[in-house]
Amino acid sequence: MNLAESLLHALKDFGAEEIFGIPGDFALPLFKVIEESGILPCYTLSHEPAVGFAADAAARIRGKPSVAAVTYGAGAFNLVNPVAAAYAEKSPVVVISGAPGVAEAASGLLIHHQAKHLKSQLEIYKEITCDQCILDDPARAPEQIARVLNRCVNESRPVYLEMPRDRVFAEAEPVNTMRQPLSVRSEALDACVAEIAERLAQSTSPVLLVGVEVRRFGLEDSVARLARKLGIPVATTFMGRGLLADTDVALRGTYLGVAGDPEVTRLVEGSDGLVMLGVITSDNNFGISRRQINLEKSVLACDGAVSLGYHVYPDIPLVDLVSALERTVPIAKALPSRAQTLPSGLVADEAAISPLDIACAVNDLFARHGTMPVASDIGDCLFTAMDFVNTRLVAPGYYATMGFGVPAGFGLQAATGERPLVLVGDGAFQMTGWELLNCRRHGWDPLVLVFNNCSWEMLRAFQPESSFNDLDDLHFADIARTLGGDGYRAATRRELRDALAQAHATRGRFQLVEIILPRGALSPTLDRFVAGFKKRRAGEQS
Ligand code: S1T
Ligand code: MG
Repeated sequence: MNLAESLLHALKDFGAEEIFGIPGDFALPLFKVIEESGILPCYTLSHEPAVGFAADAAARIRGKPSVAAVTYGAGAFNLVNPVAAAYAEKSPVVVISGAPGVAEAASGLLIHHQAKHLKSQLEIYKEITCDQCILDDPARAPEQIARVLNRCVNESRPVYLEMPRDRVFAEAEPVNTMRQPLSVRSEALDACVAEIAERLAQSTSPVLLVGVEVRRFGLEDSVARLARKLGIPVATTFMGRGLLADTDVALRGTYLGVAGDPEVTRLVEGSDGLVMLGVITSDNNFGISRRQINLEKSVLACDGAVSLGYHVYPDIPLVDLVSALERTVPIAKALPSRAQTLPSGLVADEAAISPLDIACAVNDLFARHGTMPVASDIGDCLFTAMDFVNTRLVAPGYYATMGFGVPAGFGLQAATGERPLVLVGDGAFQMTGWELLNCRRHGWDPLVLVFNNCSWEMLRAFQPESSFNDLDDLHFADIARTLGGDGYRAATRRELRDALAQAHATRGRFQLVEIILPRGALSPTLDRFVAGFKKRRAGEQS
């Protein structure tokens, strides 16, 4: 087989099921093999940021790698922001970049798409991927591919492979795709688990807080079993919203400090035995209330290590920790279930729509027809989603890049085969909404809710005096038709209910519901988030 085929088979063995990409002259031979071999389906899009976001979402929802294939320079540099997001939020995206042939690189001429040096691209990607290699030697390539893909799945982070265009058809051996999991010392694991069990036994108000690594490492079912055995309250972080949605664990809700449900905040901050599994300790997850969490009495398992109070057990992969805990902890008596109460029952009248009405309308829709996987952009749409019933959700809750929502919906539909619900603000839609034109070619039919407040509203909330936050009223519903879908513009609650019902009932092409929101109307969660942020900033300045 040739080198590209060897790589594609390896990707498939490591769990990749699709490629998103945009070719270029340095990547044409690679894309030829991708297309003609049929080893993995390839979905081409319009602009590289969308390629990265779609692959990221597919990787997140499956907890397995997905692939972003691009050309050298202009293509790969365009992919930097989504890959940085995937790095920050631990999504196993495999970047494959075409590159100048080994022979042409030696010509002494500057090569088109070159920035500073021919290796500049590799150097930049070293900062945002956990392993990299240039596949310029077909004899060594299979071993390099195996190393890089093992790192990708073991760390659940993006990796970078560069393929010179004159090496694509070189003969190569198949990659040894036997997994090489991280090794763990059983004495260290036993000691760590015993210490956690001891802490839980002494705690009078233990709480389990789950974060995104639980999905990244495919541990939702084991964590659900562990939660049942422990019989203690369970909440997710902001980033972890949507976790355990397919299990029978009665989640208390999502912890968001002063921005969140006050009962969940009291529970988490009042705990004298908080166990955090797979939690990224970012400011969005904790910033607003950080000082109030009792970190000395907490257990934090993340990034392959476990911290307890003042000491750290290095080299304890989450997978091993969760299964050892599951084996060790005694069965407690079940908690009376106290699940979150959520808004529903939209009053379908002529009143203007508020973000909370959107949550009501979506919950009503899900109650009637079943839930959908959700992809959300950053903006008030993500804070609004905190009032949705718990369903699988992908969103850049920590890295907070705009432009994620629409292409992430493609990733969800390609990876799961299910129709996704996409949430996106008007500002973010201006960045990647155009990509909806690709739905027709690839047979996708996402249901897209555009939160149109003619505004960069999140920014206005922090700095109301700036008029640059005003955006034009673009009538996104009209644009939908040109792009191959149907559009609905809803300005009243009745129109919202009707548009959602009709859009949900229409399959086979994307449906865009443009929801008109008055400027200044915030979801309850964003309102509390901004108030908490301002209070803290005032405290820091005084
Ligand atoms: N550029 C990119 C790629 N990502 C960002 N997060 C930003 C800029 C900064 C930024 C925000 S929130 C926001 C911007 C410009 C406004 C979002 O507007 P819209 O999508 O209409 O949503 P809403 O009106 O609900 O706020 C952040 C988080 O820093
Ligand atoms: Mg907006």
